[in-house]
Amino acid sequence: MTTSLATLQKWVDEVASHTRPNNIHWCTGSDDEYQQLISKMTADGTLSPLNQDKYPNCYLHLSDPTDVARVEHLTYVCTPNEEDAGPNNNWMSPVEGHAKVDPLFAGVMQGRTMYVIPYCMGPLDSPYSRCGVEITDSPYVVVNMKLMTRMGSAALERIEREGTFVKGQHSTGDLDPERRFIMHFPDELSIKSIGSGYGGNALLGKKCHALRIASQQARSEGWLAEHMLIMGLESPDGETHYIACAFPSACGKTNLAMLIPPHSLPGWKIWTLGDDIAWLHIDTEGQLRAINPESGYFGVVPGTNAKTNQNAFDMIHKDTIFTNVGRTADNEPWWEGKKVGEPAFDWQGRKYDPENGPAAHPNSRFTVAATNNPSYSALADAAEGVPISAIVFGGRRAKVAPLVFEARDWQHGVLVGASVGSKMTAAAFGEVGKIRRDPMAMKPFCGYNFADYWTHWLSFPERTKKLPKIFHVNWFRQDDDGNFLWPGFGENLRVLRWIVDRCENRVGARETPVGYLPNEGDIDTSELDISADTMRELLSIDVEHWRIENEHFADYLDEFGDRVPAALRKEQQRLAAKLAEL
Ligand code: SAT
Ligand code: MN
Repeated sequence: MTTSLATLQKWVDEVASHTRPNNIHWCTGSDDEYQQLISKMTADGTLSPLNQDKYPNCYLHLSDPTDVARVEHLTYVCTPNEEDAGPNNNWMSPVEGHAKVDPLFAGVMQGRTMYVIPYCMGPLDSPYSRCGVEITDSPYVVVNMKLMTRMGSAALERIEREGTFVKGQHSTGDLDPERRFIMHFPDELSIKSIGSGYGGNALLGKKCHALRIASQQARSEGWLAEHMLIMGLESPDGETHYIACAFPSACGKTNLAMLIPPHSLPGWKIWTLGDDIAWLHIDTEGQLRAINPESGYFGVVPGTNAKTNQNAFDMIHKDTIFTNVGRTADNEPWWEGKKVGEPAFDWQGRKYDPENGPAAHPNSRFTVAATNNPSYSALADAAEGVPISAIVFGGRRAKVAPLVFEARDWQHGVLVGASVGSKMTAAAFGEVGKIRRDPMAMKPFCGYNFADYWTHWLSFPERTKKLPKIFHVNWFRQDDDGNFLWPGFGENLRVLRWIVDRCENRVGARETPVGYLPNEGDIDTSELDISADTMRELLSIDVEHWRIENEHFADYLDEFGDRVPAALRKEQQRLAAKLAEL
């Protein structure tokens, strides 16, 4: 199969003549193709079949030990003007960017097959979807893209019809971290990634296209590309509200998106639309609607068990690719927090020895199609997406942020989103545990200057009067001994109920300098082992902490200089003034 689209054919030919693959395979996306690639990779050791009785159609990939997470320090946004990339991105000029990576691609596919993957981010028939083509020499990338996106012939048809697509050029190269780069050229709608096979670096439809490139496109076209899960909450009377929640990587988006209601809240049902990325558009009625550009999950494995996330636990018992987990003696995948079985081998294939650290890498992942999820919502495939009632921000904070609060209005909500901070996790190479600013959970993913991004967010009240309410949650508040105060997981539904009730004006709230907080007793704690004192602590504001936090945020804004929108500064100063009154 080749293509009728001349620009696509020309680009594929150019990449082939530069990278010199032995052959070229245009992916159709068929199940047969998937199975053939799986067989090829099990034959050459890229994948090992797991216990097929207990884990049918599940495979294990062990990556190079140096290639286990996103590499933010090697990720660049290449715009003609450095200012346009902003202090939130590493920058190179497009000329320099190409000059840096092109030599690394020269001849790199010799002896390998070059796969051409046409893909569509979002439902194939949605006007909100956008397409791309990834060229890669990694069959592991192809099978992951098959699980994560709508890829193959149908996507190619749309690309040929539209004539436009994001160009993604990827090679695992020699996996040398010194020769690893993830380059974005937003003006050219192109991505060049070399030297890594890891998800966020190599599955170019995901962070590179659906966030870094798309956030730029969204800005110029009047929509938002966000690092958000999308879920539906169906009440016992059959009323469903959809919410979009932004949390940094490895802060529980996948768990929240497929939450199982506790027994004490009978009749509730949760529907999963997406666990990582949301594209938000205003429809002709002025309603904000969300689609999930992806069609699968690339989730953190450790900690997944029948108690924390029964849906995820069930869905990864079949048709799943595991990356960097350990194995039991009878060849089942094993990870810390699985609660059943014992590790026999670790994620580097060694005999398990606690001296070597955990059996599963803390950022080990599962890749699985969204339709495997028991709480999958068929509306994830709806061209028009779902209406969004609330936007929720959050991070991992031991102190400062209360369990939940509501922003006063949209402008204040932008301040709340922009001041998200979180403990760093193993999802990215860096100092795990260190608090870093992660505005809208987009620090690693906003493909342009954050100051311009906040200006874009602040423009939404001019576009529609029907914007959703904005909230902030923190499931990770700790007492002075480091114990979590809130039980989390399924019990988070109690907080989401309050959010929905606020959206419907069914419950009051108390006004504080930081926003609206629940009145005592309004978060249902029935059948929970939690004292009124703990609830009070969870819903308290530590004024001194907030003052310091707000001062740090002002310093952070200074890094963006004059480009910071005046309305955001004003919100920050307004908060400072209110805190000073106390
Ligand atoms: O970057 S990935 O998409 O691989 C995972 C994450 O950090 O969210
Ligand atoms: Mn993510």
